[in-house]
Amino acid sequence: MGGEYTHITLCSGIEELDEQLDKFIAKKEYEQYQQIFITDLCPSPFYLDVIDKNDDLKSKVLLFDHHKSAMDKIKKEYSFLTEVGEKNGKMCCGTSLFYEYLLQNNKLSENESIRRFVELTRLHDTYEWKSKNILEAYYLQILFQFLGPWGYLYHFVEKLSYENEFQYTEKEIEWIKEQTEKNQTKIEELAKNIVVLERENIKYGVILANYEYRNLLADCIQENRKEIDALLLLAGDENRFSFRSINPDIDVNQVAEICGGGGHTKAAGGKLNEETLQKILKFIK
Ligand SMILES: [Mn+2]
Repeated sequence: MGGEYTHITLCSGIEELDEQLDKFIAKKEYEQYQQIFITDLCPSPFYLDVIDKNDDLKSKVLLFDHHKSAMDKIKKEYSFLTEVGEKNGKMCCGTSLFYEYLLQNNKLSENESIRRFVELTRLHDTYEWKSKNILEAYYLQILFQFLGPWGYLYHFVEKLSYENEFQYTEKEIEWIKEQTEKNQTKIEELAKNIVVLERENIKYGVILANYEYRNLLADCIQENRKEIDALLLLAGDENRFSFRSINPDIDVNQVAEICGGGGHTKAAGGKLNEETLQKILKFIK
């Protein structure tokens, strides 16, 4: 991106982003970069202030995010922060906001394949694909599962660099089929162990499962267990918890915040640690 080299790092949530930022700032690592982009996640207000008070950092950092829980916590404006949930009646995601920035600042040239990939990512991230049944967007999730975070990143960087039009290749379709079959078997098995707990007239389907199954389990419950209003998944593999609203009237962002997390109204969660586990157990008791 114009610099001598590009360094990429991945974060699974706000806590991890804060931790990485803490080290990055303490060791003054930012001095060796010309620009620093953070997308689809927003640090906690404490670190926003740290960036704001450091002129070098402030001139280099640009943040693009769309999470409701993050927006609710931000009490003032920051010059380096773009926090938008919706633009012209269209829901945004970290990727779409960052893409717009890159186009507007001539850091990326218009390209049909990238444009489509960004739109599919937006449709997936905002869950808009579900109501419109755009499976092409859903397949991104399946490929992410199949390839893992870094594999996904490298695969799509390469794919988008040579494809003029976004289209799934035969190889990708094979991967999607393989992963879908694997998921089906796993979800059927997991769904047998759902515990239903009621709190304030809302029925929560509680389940212990790996983090990657959160959306698939929500879909499965929606189809087969109409009595359940929301899913609470406790994932020991990534030490995270996840809420998904099954009944569209349930705002899981609120509940996730009670449990020490946050996110969107239909999908929210957080880190699973002693503190949040205590809160979750108290909440579902
Ligand atoms: Mn997102």
